[in-house]
Amino acid sequence: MPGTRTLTIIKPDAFGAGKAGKIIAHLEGAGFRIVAARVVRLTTAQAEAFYAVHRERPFFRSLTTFMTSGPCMPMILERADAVAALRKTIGATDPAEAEPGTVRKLYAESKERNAIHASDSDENAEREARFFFAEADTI
Ligand code: 3AN
Repeated sequence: MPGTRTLTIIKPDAFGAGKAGKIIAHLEGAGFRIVAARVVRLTTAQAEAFYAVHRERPFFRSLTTFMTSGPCMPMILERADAVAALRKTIGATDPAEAEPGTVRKLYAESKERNAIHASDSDENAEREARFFFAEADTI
């Protein structure tokens, strides 16, 4: 059975532009409940560890520079079929290709500065949730 929790991050572009409130309202409107949240500024080592799977990709340095450029807002979200539902709610990686009404279509600037992260599997959702939150931080 698909899991009921996933990890999202409102990225530095959207958080810095004051879009966090609108994005959270959008996520709650899509049926997600926030079960943990914090505001953090990632170090380079943390960003490199979080995106380690992309280490060999040409955009890795640019991605980690962007993700450390300002505060961001990781949250654990709860809903039935959480991973797939959140991926659908945020839309394609590139906002130019995202469906109308998705978070990225509404709030993202580009394929890199794309407003929001969402885990892509239950396994990664668990790993990413533990990256930012201790068991005791979730309700
Ligand atoms: P998603 O966030 O939709 O799961 P991934 O996992 O392929 O996309 O990529 C992780 C992050 O790397 C993206 N959110 C985006 O910020 C960045 N990224 C992906 N592809 C590119 C690219 N071609 N150029 C710049 N940044 C990219």
